[in-house]
Amino acid sequence: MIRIEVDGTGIDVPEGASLLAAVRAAGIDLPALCHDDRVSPAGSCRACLVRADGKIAAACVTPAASGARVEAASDDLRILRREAVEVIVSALPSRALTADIPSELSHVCRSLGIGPEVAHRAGGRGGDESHPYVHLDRDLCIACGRCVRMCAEVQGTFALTLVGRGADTVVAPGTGGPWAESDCVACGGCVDTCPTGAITEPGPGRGLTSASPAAETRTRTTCGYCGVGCSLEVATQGGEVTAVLPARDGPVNRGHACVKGRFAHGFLTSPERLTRPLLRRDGRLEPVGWDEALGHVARGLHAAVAAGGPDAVAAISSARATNEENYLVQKFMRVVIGTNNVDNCSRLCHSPSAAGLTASFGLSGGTDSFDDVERADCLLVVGANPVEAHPVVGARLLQCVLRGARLVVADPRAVGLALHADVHLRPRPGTNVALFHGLAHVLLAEGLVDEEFLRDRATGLPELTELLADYPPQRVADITGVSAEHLMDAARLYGRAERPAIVYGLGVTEHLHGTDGVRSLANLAILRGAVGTDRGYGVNPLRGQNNVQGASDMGALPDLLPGYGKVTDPAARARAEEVWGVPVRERPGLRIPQMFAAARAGGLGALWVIGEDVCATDPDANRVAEALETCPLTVCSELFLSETARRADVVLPVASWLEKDGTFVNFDRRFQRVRPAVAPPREIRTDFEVVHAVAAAMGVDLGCPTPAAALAECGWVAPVFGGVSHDRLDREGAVPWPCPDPGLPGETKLYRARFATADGKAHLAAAPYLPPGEQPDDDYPLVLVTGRRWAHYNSGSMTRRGGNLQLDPVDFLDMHPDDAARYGLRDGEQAVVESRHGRARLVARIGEETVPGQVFCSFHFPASGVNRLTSDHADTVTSCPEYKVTAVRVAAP
Ligand SMILES: Nc1nc2c(c(=O)[nH]1)N[C@H]1C(S)=C(S)[C@@H](COP(=O)(O)OP(=O)(O)OC[C@H]3O[C@@H](n4cnc5c(=O)[nH]c(N)nc54)[C@H](O)[C@@H]3O)O[C@H]1N2
Ligand SMILES: Nc1nc2c(c(=O)[nH]1)N[C@H]1C(S)=C(S)[C@@H](COP(=O)(O)OP(=O)(O)OC[C@H]3O[C@@H](n4cnc5c(=O)[nH]c(N)nc54)[C@H](O)[C@@H]3O)O[C@H]1N2
Ligand SMILES: [Mo]
Repeated sequence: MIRIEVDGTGIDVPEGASLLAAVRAAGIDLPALCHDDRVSPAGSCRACLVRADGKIAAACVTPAASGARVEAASDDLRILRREAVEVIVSALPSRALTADIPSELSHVCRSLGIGPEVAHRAGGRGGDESHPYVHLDRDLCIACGRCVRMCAEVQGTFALTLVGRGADTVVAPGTGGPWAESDCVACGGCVDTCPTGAITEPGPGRGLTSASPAAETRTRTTCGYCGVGCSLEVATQGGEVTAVLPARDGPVNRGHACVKGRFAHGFLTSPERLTRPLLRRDGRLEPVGWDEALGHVARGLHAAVAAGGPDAVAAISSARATNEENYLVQKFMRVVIGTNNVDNCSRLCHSPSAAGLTASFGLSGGTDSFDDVERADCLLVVGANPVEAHPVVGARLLQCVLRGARLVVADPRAVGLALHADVHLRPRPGTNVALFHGLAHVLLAEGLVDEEFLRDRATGLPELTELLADYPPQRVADITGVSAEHLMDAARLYGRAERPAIVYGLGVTEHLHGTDGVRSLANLAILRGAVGTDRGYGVNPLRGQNNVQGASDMGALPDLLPGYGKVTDPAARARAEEVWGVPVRERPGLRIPQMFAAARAGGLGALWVIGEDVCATDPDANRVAEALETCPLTVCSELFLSETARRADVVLPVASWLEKDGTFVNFDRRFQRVRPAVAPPREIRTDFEVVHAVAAAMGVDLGCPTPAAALAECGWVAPVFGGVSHDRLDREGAVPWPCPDPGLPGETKLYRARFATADGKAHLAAAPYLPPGEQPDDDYPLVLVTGRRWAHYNSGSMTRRGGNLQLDPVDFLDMHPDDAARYGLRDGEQAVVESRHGRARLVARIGEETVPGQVFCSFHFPASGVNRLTSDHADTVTSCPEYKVTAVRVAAP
């Protein structure tokens, strides 16, 4: 800290702080129209003039020097500032100050005594209303460039620029045409920073920003889309959401957001929202009251248990729902039904991460916090497309690279980050294990390993060394298609870095040998001693759903209790039994695919699907539908009549993340609060209430009546969460686990002292490369990879009901021009895709993001039928589906 004097008062500020920050820290409301703390200072508007050691200076661009004497409040300075702002305002039409936009400019003018009469430009420069979420009013633009800097320095999209000269300078998309056709990814950064209302969100949230004074109610919560865990401020009026704003002090997002969290809340009031329970009668779903629906479910569950025993009932819990809801679902299954048949969509996603990381290091989460990952000097991003799937993290990674970190991307496709990579490895889908062994081979061969770490803190080196002899670069090139030269370049970048970090996604896990992939990737960090030390930032899965980490942490898994105690471990069972007062079954329950198999075989009497559209998002969807149709009772808790709800016998309408109370755990293991910003429509209940109500209808009181009580109870079963509570989170914001003690902080970085394995060591794995489950042949000559697009979320049930649909209207099939020519497909036209399992209809998009022989599509529109194509091949260890490799053929319809 350094000390300076502001208007005679001493004030301490951090080294490197600007005078603006210092003056504001002294409690003085100094205007700064071209400044936003989130971006670099510009010093162009002159609204923040102060006197520093006798000289007039723009406070935003002047660093605070130790001992400086700053004058800010004197009348002459006020006059200088007013004149500067008057010059700016005189180039605007009067509505800049009279329109009811709560802009920063109106606030500054009020504080400086500038009235609307100063603004006398005629206007008429027009606007751009082509985009669903971002509207531009050119007359109100003061060319401060804040939006341009947000887009470049925070989001990294570089979509905006300033055009024109002098007083006619205005912001415009760099591509020249309408906003909707620009590179804008609707993160909302420009909307949030614009000080004048030139760039606004249309509708009731017009002009609201994270800095504008809140006339309406604001509720702080955590985003319910992906696992990044952005802190959001939800503005509401009259019980409706008017805008969702990024929280400036959000620990992960730091005042940033993405097109989903920021704008995709239209689903809340969609006319298609379920508003009443539905019950199937004579083949048709009909609205009924809650008592009737709950009575039917309770009788059906009793009947299933009576006929087939407790293991004839299964539940899929929701990674979209809160920790407390997931805790309650697994407790219901274990206590009321008496089975371990409970699972969550982690099965389809990062179950190989949980298994692989536990085997390598001892715990199932990522090894380091994202704040640390950002300090890496070399990033290895593998099978992840964070620019689209975790945009706020993608933006932070990109800024890291723009600041000089080296980047290796391993992805068959030219994903966003690959364009900035030092080396882009493009392995054939399904060949990761060989690729990682190739990298490890080079690390060993070139002595780029940490021998001391390997000696003291790791096991398995002899076995791995022997295996790696079979993976010289040339052989790896033959298997993966990655040249030996690229492989060596990548290994040297990772091997020579001082603080490397690995970040990875589903391109590693959703494979026949996904767990081997995770373990072979973890080998690299172990070889480098870059985990559990200060010499790197470990291995970090970009977990998918908002609360997939939490759903698993809470024990919504067939083999694991809350906190990852094994159901087969008597000590873990005893702890749960003591809290719950009933015996816990020792036998692990069914995994999701086993539930469907059991249902098809007639072995399941009831299946309760909570917040997962299994008929759209699970693989080999025709067979999933068959399972649901065979099962005597299927219950579905949903917001919408999803593909799954459509086939259920009872549909229970539930609340969404914006309507409920609880917590989520994000991808770097932070517990954060979820708070209701609005009440759900009248008859809708939360998943928490519904689980309690079903238990009550079966004559059981589940205890823990509130979400806060449920989390507290979970802490008794699972001591690793014992230090986390709603009260504490309300006080502190975010708390990472492990956190056994309410008086101590949680652990952001794991394994400093020892690994959590039985012997305290990191375990190298020596798994040989084995080919993927599907191979192309003459009938099915192409490899289909499926994954995500930026504007939609999984089944699309929420993002298809609002403006995002305008941004991305269909599931596209990306293909290389050579393949398009070979199979007679044209850009923008229908394509029929067939696999050995089913058929889908997509729209062809021809480009060079994919290489010849590979095609890529998303699965955000159930109607396109993408998961009828995918197979039931699954990770041999965890049953995670092989979504990333399907042999297909394509043709014009
Ligand atoms: N916009 C948006 N964001 C989302 C979601 C969404 O649906 N939409 N879903 C959320 C969820 S649930 C999840 S799990 C995450 C997923 O986030 P990601 O894991 O980033 O998502 P994907 O696009 O499925 O797959 C990542 C990449 O793996 C690559 N890949 C495929 N096969 C291989 C391979 O064999 N080797 C390598 N090295 N790479 C391969 C693909 O080309 C793809 O670019 O995103 C979350 N965020
Ligand atoms: N082809 C292909 N398929 C895939 C993947 C892939 O890469 N390729 N990825 C897989 C992955 S990683 C995942 S995670 C799955 C995701 O698949 P799903 O979990 O099925 O997808 P979502 O659309 O996120 O959510 C499911 C449903 O939950 C509902 N919902 C939202 N919030 C709540 C809530 O609070 N309570 C309840 N009860 N319901 C709620 C939504 O309306 C939606 O219908 O998809 C998998 N499917
Ligand atoms: Mo996921």
